[in-house]
Amino acid sequence: MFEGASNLAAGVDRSFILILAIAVFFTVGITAFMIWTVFKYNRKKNKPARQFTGSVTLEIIWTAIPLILVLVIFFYGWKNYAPMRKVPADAMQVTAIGRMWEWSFDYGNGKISKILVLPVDKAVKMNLHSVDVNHGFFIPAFRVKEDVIPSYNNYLWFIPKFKGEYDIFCSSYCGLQHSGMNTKTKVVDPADFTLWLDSLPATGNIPDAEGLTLLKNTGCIACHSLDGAKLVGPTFQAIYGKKHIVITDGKEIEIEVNDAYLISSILDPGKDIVKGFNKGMMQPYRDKLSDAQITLIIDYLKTLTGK
Ligand code: HEC
Ligand SMILES: [Cu+2]
Repeated sequence: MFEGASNLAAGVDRSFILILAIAVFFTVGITAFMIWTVFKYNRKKNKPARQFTGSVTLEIIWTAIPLILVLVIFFYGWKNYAPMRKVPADAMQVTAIGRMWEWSFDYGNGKISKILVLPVDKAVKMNLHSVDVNHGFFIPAFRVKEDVIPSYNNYLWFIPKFKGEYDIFCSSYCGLQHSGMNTKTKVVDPADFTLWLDSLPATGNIPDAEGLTLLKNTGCIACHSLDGAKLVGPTFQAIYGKKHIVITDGKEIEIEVNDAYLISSILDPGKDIVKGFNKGMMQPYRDKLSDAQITLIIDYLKTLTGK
């Protein structure tokens, strides 16, 4: 019954079902008892109630039963949690890097991937690293989830038991596109894993174009998506050459997005307001970006053709 996709799944499921069973038993039991007493001890059919205080027997019963229950829950919880923090010495190491809003996986020697490929039946230790804010590394099928916190070396480990693809989520709200911070883990035969790792280019880092790094570091992507999603501001997808309506001095005009328009939109966002968006959300970047940086950003925006 309790076979999970990782070695740790069964323990988590057992503790969960134990707690759920206790909760259901008492919810149903107490509710049924209450309804029964309402009928059985109805005021109209019975003599007036007698008040009495103090009962050592009752006190002992309602202290002992919950105490035993919470100790049982603690025992099972601890028994199944403790192994999750004890990484086997032969575990393979992979670093999961969380950033707004994507995961990447560093296999060492400059090999970095956007999906997590793992050999089946081999213990893996995930070192959890964040470059910006708190994230949560969560693989539901494996029943593993840990916080990913800047400048704190958190980790988790597991053994994937079956080949297949499993979802990876971010479980900690980390900004506008938090819900899109998903990727996959692919569990494959050890031989296929070796082949895959050998063919992964050792780029040292997933190279972000300089313009993209600027967009990320300056915070533009908090308001502008690269993939077509409408956020606080219009998407950057296929922006270059696009014709659209802007409101300039209260009049609607159609413009074509070119270098001059982009420069003016970055330096003086209040001048032309894209129709359907609000004035005053975007601050002018006049003193914050150099001309050279703006050129890099525009060069990058030209590459977002959106095909
Ligand atoms: C706080 C949110 C916010 C941030 C941060 C922000 N923008 Fe904007 N941006 C907007 C909004 C809202 C609009 C639409 C209204 C307007 O045109 O002013 C806009 C419009 C634009 C446009 C015109 C888009 C089009 O489709 O015509 C460009 C280009 C742009 N921003 C570039 C940038 C760049 C580059 C950065 C970072 C240096 C940035 N924005 C940072 C909110 C933001
Ligand atoms: Cu996140």
